[in-house]
Amino acid sequence: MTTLFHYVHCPFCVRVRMALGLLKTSYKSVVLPYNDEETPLGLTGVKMLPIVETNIDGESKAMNESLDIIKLFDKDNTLKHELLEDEKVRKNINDLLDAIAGPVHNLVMPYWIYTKEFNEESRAYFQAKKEKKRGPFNDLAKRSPEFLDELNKVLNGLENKLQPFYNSSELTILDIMLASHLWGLYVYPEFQFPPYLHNYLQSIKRKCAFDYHQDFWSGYLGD
Ligand SMILES: N[C@@H](CCC(=O)N[C@@H](CS)C(=O)NCC(=O)O)C(=O)O
Repeated sequence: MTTLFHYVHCPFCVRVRMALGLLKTSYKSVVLPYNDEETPLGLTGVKMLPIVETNIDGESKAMNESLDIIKLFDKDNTLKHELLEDEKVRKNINDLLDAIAGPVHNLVMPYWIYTKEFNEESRAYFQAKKEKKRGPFNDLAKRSPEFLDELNKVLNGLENKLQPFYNSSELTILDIMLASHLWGLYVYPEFQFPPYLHNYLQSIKRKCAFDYHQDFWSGYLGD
């Protein structure tokens, strides 16, 4: 039995959900409240998700790091993990993710905390932690035009790289990394995805049988 401990909003957790969906690996989904420190610390010693608990060499083990988790389950190398061994490719995708994560997270964090994933305590915990780095969420929400401009500049350079997948005719680990970082934008009110990007994300959603919101309603959130 494999259990995935995750946060619905977390792009690194979304990576694992997408990949396990693509690989048709079944697992038990456990969404943890963001303020639960005890469970992740008890499993891996670090307050960081995703965590997978699974049978490795006949023993139940817990591990984190999204890319290591995906590699463990991708026995046939469907996602072409060797791409990330090329220094240029790795730097290129990590630079792109950094450029996306800055504006995306500034835009969506003030909205994520009002999704069903959060309750009063986990919302306060998340907000206090993130505001230390980013400043008050109220200010972030007011500055959204600035972040949208910043994001659109990055997205403009992306269209000719999706062929139809990221620099590839086939879906690879790079698409899992890119799509999961963009997915949070679906929670931002009125964000207009350029059609090419919406089509790209939706094709990944279909291939990965991915449903961002399913865990809001699946009973694992303690209701
Ligand atoms: N390198 C890790 C990054 C995971 C990560 O940053 N997770 C964040 C959520 S997006 C986390 O658990 N943060 C906990 C906290 O800051 O309290 C991976 O790829 O799995």
